[in-house]
Formats: sequence, C-alpha cells, structure tokens
Amino acid sequence: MIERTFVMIKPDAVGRRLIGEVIARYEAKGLKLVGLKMQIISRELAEKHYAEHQGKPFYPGLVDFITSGPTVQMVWEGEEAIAVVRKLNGATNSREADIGTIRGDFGLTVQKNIVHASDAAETAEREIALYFGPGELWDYPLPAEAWLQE
Ligand code: 3AN
Repeated sequence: MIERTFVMIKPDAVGRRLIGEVIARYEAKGLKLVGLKMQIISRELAEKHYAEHQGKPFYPGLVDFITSGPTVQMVWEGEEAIAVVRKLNGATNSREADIGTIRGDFGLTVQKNIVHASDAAETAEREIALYFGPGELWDYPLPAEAWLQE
C-alpha cells in the first residue's frame, strides 16, 4: 500500500551537515519526497509533537534539544513508507542501531539520533498535519515510479 510518513532531521544532523546524506538514503531506496521545509520549531509545537512522552525523565531534555536549532521537516511517500523509513532509520539508540541504517552509520547517542519518523499510520497523519498545510504537499509523477510500486 502506498503510504505517506513524516520525517524530521534533528538539530544534531543539521549541525553536523548530514542533511544531504539523510535525504540521499530515502531517495536511493525509491521513496518520493512530497513535502519539505526547514524551521526552528517552537516549544509549543515540540510539546505537541512529543505529547506522548510527557512525564518521562528524558522529556524536558528532548524538548530542549529538538528546539535548540534548525530542523528539516519532510513527507516521504511510497510502498509501506512508514515501516520502510523506520527500518532505514534504525533503532532509537544509535549505538545499538544496525550498521547500514542512518542511526547506525551516523549516530552515537539515544537522544541525538539524527532523525525522527512516524511509527504508525495514525501518528503519520497527526504529525503531517502538525507541520504541513494541505497546500504544502505535492502530487507529481516520477518517471521510474512503475519500478517502485507493487
Ligand atoms: P523513536 O524516535 O525511535 O520513535 P521514541 O518515540 O521512543 O523513539 O522516542 C522519541 C525520541 O525521544 C527519540 N528519538 C529520542 O530522541 C528520545 N528518547 C527516547 N528514549 C530516550 C532516552 N531513554 N533518553 C533520552 N532520549 C530518549
């Protein structure tokens, strides 16, 4: 099934000049970029985004970190895009993430783990709506599409 998923490149990866490396992984896999922007997110937005983690010991540090610098917001589309992107990203703890994944290849910490991605269909819908208006997502054909769909 063709899905859309929300991905955010976190301040550590922007600061380490890894934006291109991260985007290249999703493109090489065959996913299609349908939305893209860059912003320093407000505390208010960060608290909405991470609402499910409120009360956890790492929550205040997480909000501080995600609002500490520019981030890149994206929506990627493709066959089972939600699970595929999670797989490309690797485990939350970058040190335990498999080599070959984005976190496994570029990260060393749990919190500063390069990327965020939606973990389920409902989360993807909620997160896309949190960061993108309907006029900011694009439907367009790509020449190689037939090779990348069931
Ligand atoms: P994922 O991003 O892999 O879905 P979640 O949703 O469990 O992981 O956690 C959201 C974010 O919170 C992580 N990306 C990471 O930055 C941070 N985080 C999760 N667990 C911890 C932890 N034990 N210590 C510090 N930060 C954490």
